[in-house]
Amino acid sequence: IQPVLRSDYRPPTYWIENVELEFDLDPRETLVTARIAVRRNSQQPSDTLDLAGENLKLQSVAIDGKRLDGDQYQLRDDGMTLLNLPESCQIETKVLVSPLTNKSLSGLYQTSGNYCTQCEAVGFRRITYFLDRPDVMTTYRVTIRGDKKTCPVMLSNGNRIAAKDLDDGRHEVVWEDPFPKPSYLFALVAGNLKCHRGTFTTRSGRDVALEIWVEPQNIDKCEHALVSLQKSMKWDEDVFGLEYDLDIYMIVAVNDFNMGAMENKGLNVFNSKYVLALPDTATDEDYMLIEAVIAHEYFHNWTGNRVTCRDWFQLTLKEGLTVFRDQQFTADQTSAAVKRIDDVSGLRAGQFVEDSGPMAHPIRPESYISMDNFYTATVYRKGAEIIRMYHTILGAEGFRRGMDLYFQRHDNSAVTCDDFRAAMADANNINFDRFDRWYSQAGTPELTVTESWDAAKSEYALTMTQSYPTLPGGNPGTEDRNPVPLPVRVGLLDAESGEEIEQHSGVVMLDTETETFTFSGLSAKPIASVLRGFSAPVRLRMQRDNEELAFLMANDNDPFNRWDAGQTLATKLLIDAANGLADGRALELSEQFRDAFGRVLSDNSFDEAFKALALTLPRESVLGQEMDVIDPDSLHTARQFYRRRLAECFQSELTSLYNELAADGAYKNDQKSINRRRLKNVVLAYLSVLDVPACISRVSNQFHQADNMTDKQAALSLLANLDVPERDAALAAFYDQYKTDPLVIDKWYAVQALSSRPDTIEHVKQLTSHPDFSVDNPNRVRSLIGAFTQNQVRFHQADGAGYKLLADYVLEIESANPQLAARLVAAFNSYRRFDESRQTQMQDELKRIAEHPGLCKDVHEIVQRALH
Ligand code: BAL
Ligand code: ZN
Repeated sequence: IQPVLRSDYRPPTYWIENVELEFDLDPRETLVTARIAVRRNSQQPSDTLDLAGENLKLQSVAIDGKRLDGDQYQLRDDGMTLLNLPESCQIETKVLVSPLTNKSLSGLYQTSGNYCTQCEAVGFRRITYFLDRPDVMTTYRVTIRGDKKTCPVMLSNGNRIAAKDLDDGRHEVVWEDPFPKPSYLFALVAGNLKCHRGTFTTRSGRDVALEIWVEPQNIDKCEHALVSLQKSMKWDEDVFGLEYDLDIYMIVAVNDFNMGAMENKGLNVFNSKYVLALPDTATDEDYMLIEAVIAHEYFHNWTGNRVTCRDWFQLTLKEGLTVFRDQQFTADQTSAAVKRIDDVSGLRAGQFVEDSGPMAHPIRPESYISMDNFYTATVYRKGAEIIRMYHTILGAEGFRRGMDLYFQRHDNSAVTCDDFRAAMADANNINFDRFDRWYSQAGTPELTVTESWDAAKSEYALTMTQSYPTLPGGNPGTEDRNPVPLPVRVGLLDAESGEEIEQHSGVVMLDTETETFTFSGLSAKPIASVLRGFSAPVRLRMQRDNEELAFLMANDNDPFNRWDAGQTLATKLLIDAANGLADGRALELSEQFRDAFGRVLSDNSFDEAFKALALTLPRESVLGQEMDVIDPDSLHTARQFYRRRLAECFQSELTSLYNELAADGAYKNDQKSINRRRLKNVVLAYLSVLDVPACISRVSNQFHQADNMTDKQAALSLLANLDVPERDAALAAFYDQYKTDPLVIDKWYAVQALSSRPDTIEHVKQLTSHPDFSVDNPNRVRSLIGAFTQNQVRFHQADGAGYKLLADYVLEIESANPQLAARLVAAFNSYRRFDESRQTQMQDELKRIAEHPGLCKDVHEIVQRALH
């Protein structure tokens, strides 16, 4: 299979001036008629036109009304070539597609009996023959004909301009989208749906109809999504001056969806997980994610839709930027510090791992076999970090100037990451040439910082050096890497008082491999707080003794670094404890850590959400990254030991804090109450590891008495770890109560897959035969198999049973849903980081998958890179 290369980009030979689509909906044989008006691209003179097309049953092709014979065009598995075309003409094709049997969830498919489309990145070619590439933008007029009973609602992008009844129980609706768009933003939805309506008045006074379409039984679960949309629309006007441009904005929630959501122009299609919420069925985290995903898709209307990508290698142009925008939005709605910590935790747990393994790629990749494999943490999350660095360097105003210029220059066009970088530079008269390296180099830079103190000169100096770790060879973007521009936010603290030395706080730029930054006029050696707010996506290497870390935990003004100092200290101690286990050393709780933990626990100056984070030990997967060879068992043992010892030492403080927080009374969803629930559940988690009946009944009571899903799910996941009768009772009660709500049942699967119990794998196997388990529903597969792969200690069970289970599932689903299978198989990507026995077992499973006859190209690409 030949990869597509970034360097191969060529503009198309023809542009499309407009397109008319007609859909005659039928579950097995939907007839799609496309009339495409094309005009030759004067820059690429050729009379040949290649149209992409996959899984289409061609019925006819005509040029300017004249039907072509089979010898007048060439048909391939992946498209058709038209020869000897005039300068401009209309191409009409008729094809049949089968939505009912399309389990790939790409193109036109059925979900819960309704029709729905997913076209990004390359799904439109599964609907009709087309120039299915983002640089071809055109206007669409779409006619949908369907059965009135099964499809009373028929939606597409833009404005509904006509509707009429037809004979034979069918009806017809016509939609027109006035904005030119690439094919990946096309959408069609049809079926039996109900609408939750709202409005938004833009700052220029236009009324926009807001419509959230869901299956009838979910109509009471849409208000939070609607309010989130209204907040997003207001925020984008306030912060970026961006106003919505159509008179209607629709969101549809569907159950079977590979992604989280999709920003189709005027008609977003969402995974129902990111729309539906009631306190009884959705957790605080679900509420927050819904708000963030609604915002993300809405923000795409400008960063993605009005200005889109020239080619798919530029994906981060819209995704990195839009993730940054949604992060800023959430920070403004909640707490900037907590949001930053959550995002960096996610980056370290996911993107750092990706960036050090066989799938390491620059945020603007150089090649792909399946574009769907590059909707990655690197393109999204690291991409957002790169955008954040422009913001850090330019400040909010300079960044806004750059955005304004970007829209001024590129509205209604398809552009590149270089165009974005140029707009930021030109609007601010700054040279961002070197920033190009952030787009072309893979891997997480290491930033090593050493300090020196010259008492005679009263000077303190920080020497910063950047380097790239070696990565598995062969990946484009991992060779010849050069220093990148690094904005490093620094603060100095008085070592006695812990107070900030204001004149030395700020951002220093490390533009070269190494540089020393000197701070003068100090009366004594200060304590430095480096990389505040995680101002650049690097691994910070700075030798700190435990006292210094404990000092920063107690005094740093920067909440991110205050939290991070605690994480660094815990990481040091836990890795040491885990390594010690292998040498036969007994486990012991560090007194320093115990005291620092105690100070956080009794510090009432923190907000509760921050305190919850500060009391949480680093995840096992994050700890593993710091080990030379990941030892999942000793890491788990050491971390569990720490949790238990901390719970024993602070049992009475934890108990009274829990009691205080649990006395809050009936559920409320204001930010304070959300923060308090977050802390309460962290405290409960500590108490749950104490092997005393009172603690188990506390968890069980919370489970049975909770009036909201946050408390219920938190208690259930703690019980799921235990070997007590309360566990089975709770799991049974939960299933019984929510068995008709698939999103809640996903939680039931996930808590069991994430259990730390040694028999987890047996439960996971049993659950795959449970009548509610379905390989056709990506949420369900992710909640069981996907969650299990995140359970480091159980997935990496020494006998390799977890590996076999994953490989079996990948092979079971790969031909039906390649995208989902490729996501799952990526769990093997870190195999080189484990001991020899685990490495061999994972490698063997990868080979077994690689040898599978007819393996889909998505899985093939991941597996080949891993085995390389
Ligand atoms: N464009 C794919 C879904 C998203 O990132 O919004
Ligand atoms: Zn996006």
